[in-house]
Amino acid sequence: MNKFILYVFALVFLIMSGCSGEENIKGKSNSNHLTIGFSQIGAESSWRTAETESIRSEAKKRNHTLKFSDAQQKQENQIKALNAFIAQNVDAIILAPVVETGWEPVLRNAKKRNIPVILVDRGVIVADDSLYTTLIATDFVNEGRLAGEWIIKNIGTQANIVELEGTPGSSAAIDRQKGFMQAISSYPKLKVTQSQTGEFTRAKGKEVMEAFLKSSKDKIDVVFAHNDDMALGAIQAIEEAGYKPGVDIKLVSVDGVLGAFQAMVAGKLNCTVECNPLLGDVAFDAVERAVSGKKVEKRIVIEDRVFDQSVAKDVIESRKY
Ligand code: GZL
Repeated sequence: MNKFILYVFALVFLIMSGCSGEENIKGKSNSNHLTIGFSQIGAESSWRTAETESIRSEAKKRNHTLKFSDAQQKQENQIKALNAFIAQNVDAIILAPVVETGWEPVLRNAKKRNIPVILVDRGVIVADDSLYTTLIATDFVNEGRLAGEWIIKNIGTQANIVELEGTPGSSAAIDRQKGFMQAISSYPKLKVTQSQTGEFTRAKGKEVMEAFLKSSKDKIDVVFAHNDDMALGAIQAIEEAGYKPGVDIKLVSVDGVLGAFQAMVAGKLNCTVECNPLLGDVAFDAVERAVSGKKVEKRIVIEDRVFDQSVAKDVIESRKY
């Protein structure tokens, strides 16, 4: 008799708390007013700031609560933030992983608590890809390839190139370099003579470019920068060394931020490959689907486009970041 009463109480409780047969992995019956933890890498570039703004404003627009953490580009801070979000039992996590490796333990912790993890803008390497719901990002290998192809088409197949790399171990830096080398590998006279990380920041990009200019035995013809902020820093270094950026030394970079378009209009940057940071709407579509137990594609690719000085003036007014 007691068991029966207990069963009736349990059933009444479930119905009162809104759980229905439709309940999903988090036991939520809908995807309204969610609480989401967002672990952002930092604020190292204007691209990053645009991405943060896109995610913050989309959370507000959809009336979700966003717990935001800025990791100052340190993985240990991201892992701490994720564990805190899990302890607070958030409905979902959005993660922009600073580097590719070292995520399995914390992602297993999230999975144990049925908290979906949506990766934005950079990928992770894990043995079991069920540890995250989806990766929403551009194709970095393609971006590097497009940069190399622009050089071949517009500068030629003979040039000394110096490379400003992004954050070591990040999928953005690894894959942009991979794509770039794939594009130029058939042309032995297209040579990368020096390559060093500028950490995706303008200040470090300037510093490394100054060192390249001082130490380079060979003439530098082209700079390939993994992001616009480092290219803008390199432009400053080139000018301070008495050369004309965009003319004496040409520059090709990635991101497509407003500063890059301004530099192209001024003739100081030659080309930028767009890497769209406005991921807020796609990210929250994925969050809401995941929390409702609906299927989400494992990989959502954001398209890239190439812009150079020939179009910069016409499109600069329409740029959204
Ligand atoms: C790309 C992103 C990179 C940008 C940089 O998705 O991870 O990090 O290219 C940013 O500007 O710092």
